[in-house]
Amino acid sequence: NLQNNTDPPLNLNSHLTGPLLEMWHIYEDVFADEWRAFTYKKAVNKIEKLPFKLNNAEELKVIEGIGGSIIDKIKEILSTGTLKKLRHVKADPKVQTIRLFASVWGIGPKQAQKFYAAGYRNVKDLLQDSSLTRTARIGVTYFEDIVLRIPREEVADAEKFVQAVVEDAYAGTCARVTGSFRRGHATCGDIDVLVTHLDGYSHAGLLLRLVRILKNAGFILDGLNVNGQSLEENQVNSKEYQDEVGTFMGICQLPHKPCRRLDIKVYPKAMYAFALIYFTGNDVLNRKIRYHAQMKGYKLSDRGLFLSTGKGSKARTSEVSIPCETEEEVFHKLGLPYPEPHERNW
Ligand code: DCP
Ligand code: MG
Ligand code: MN
Repeated sequence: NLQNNTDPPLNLNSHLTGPLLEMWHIYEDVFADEWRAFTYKKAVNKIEKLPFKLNNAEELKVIEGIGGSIIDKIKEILSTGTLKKLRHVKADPKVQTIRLFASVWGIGPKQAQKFYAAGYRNVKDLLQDSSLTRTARIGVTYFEDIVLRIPREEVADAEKFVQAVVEDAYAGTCARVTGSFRRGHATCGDIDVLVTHLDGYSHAGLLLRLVRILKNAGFILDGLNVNGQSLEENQVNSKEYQDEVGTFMGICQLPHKPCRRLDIKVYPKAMYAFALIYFTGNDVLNRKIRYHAQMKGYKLSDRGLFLSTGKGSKARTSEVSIPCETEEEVFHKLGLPYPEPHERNW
């Protein structure tokens, strides 16, 4: 069941989980070794929940999922205070460079390794590479700015700006910022805007028009195509796209501020409550409630709550969602207490 998470659980063993967490991320982001990364991830997740401070690695033997190699690492941290392997790996310029490349928006560990092997050593030099994807090209171009955290006040200003522009252009349009901002964070990694239209049908084709308006207003600087249509085309394509859900990913900027990562999603009003839960997150809460829904015979997504029947090859999921107007209704249907947005930081 979901528990209230207002008080973050205390990790009594952060001196142990810290180095293991770093190993986890290095295996994931640098070596693209999911399997080893998972070994560390599992250990971190178990150890950070221990209700006591660990003084003897042998005590871990009773915990399922923590193997001998991890226990050896814990012994080493307990006796020396650090991990030789971690220090060695972090000091390696190759590791540092691959990690830097993999931190760029649109570049994964495999491509980061490839760019290193091709001789690249600086992020900006990657612009010369013809194999760079459109996303990565944006990630590289705005790299220095988009690594910066965004103060919540600036996100609030961006929300006001976007609301004013889109509501003025298309009456009945509703835009709000979700993600970590709605969960109350003091700083955010990006700006997640969720849009719907209150009449229930004018959302169709809305996103591309909104993106163009925000581009003309100088707010949107760059971005990926919207539903296959490029932002650079001067006229709106006559082939009106009718996709029900639209996603824009790009870069925005308020006057005298750094460039920021912007996500915009447009959903039909009927899906809004489900989309709001999904896009508010966090991702861990989303996984928990999706799993909970499954146990209760439903399938929950960003688009609805669907009844599912049968198991295995006989499994059937209804095509029509159970109607819910609000987040409260969705949690109620799932038999879960309603968590306030600030209680969704898992
Ligand atoms: N989301 C998810 N699973 C993913 C990615 C996103 O469930 N793989 C959902 C939950 C997130 C929300 O979308 O909270 C927004 O995604 P972000 O990546 O923008 O994450 P946050 O806004 O939560 O944090 P940040 O401050 O890093 O942007
Ligand atoms: Mg976000
Ligand atoms: Mn986002």
